[in-house]
Amino acid sequence: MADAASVVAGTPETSPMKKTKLNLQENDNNGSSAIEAGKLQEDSVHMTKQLSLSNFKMTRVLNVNSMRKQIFVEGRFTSYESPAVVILEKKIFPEDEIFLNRGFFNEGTIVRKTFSNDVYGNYECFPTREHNGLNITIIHPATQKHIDKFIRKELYMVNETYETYENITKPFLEANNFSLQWVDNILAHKAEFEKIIYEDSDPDNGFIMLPDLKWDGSVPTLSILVLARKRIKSLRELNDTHLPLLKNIRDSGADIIFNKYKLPSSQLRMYLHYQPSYYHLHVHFSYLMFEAAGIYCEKAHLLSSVISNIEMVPDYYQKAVLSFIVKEDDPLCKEYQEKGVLTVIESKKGQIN
Ligand code: G7M
Repeated sequence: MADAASVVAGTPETSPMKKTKLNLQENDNNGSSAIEAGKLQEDSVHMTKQLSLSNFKMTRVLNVNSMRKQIFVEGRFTSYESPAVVILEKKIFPEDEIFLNRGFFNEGTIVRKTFSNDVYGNYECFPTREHNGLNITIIHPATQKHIDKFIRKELYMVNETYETYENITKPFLEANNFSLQWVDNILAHKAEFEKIIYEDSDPDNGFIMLPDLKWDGSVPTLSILVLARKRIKSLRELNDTHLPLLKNIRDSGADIIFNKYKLPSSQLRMYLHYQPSYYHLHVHFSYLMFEAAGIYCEKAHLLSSVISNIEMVPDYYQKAVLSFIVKEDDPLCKEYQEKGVLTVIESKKGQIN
């Protein structure tokens, strides 16, 4: 079992303790401030030749993600002072028939019945060792920032009225939101010019279509972004004057994607985020079979529904309550708390149920 819990890492190197001494010596020679400041400079555990997870002493579970089958753990490796974050993740299944037969459908796989009822049966299954692997990410030395990044955060639902938007959300985001420089660079052809899939330069109804930063370029994960030419902050600002723009994005966007990637509009998910990360109107186009991050109901608004809502009520988005999630450490969450829009239970921080 010790083998299975071992990771071969990095290049063969000196032992961690020895390395620490070497560093101290180097610091001494340089008259460096590390020792003077009383800090012990440490190497990363990745420098060891054969990393054994039996040297890892867990201090707490930071988070679990049962959808992605991940667990995030904080702890320390023996003989290292600084903490580490270890992320364990179950591997995805191979699709290849040969691998499936070799890895799972063979006599080495142990199967234990949990229950059966009529034609349905549940079993626990233990595939052969080499097909039972995990992906492991180790961050060491981990800073407090790393730990904060992975620690579980409570989520809160904000039911934003237009009044809340005008008085709290908008002024706060105008002062604190991410820069739109990258959007302006694309619109001005100063960046990603060669990536542009299509451009309609009409000042009111035009747009630029280009690959999303996150897209690897393959059709099964198709993720394309459409940036409106005109500066419109977000869904919240849309009204009937924007219908020609929205319909142009829907119809021309679908045609372009069909011509280039052979995906019909019936296989596309066209949607806007609220809240978006960037306050310049953009529409996401993704392949329907691809479960892109951010397609859940508290964030994604289908372009077809947006158009339909505005057709029924021209100022729909200046009337509707829009709901979305904020994380407890999000500055906007604190702003809502201070202004009495949201009540947050402080005591649950970092607690896994
Ligand atoms: O959450 P929101 O709807 O605001 O999504 C913004 C999208 O813009 C994300 O899917 C990002 O991956 C994408 N994006 C962000 N940046 C900074 C860039 C960029 O510089 N270029 C491109 N092509 N996409 C970006």
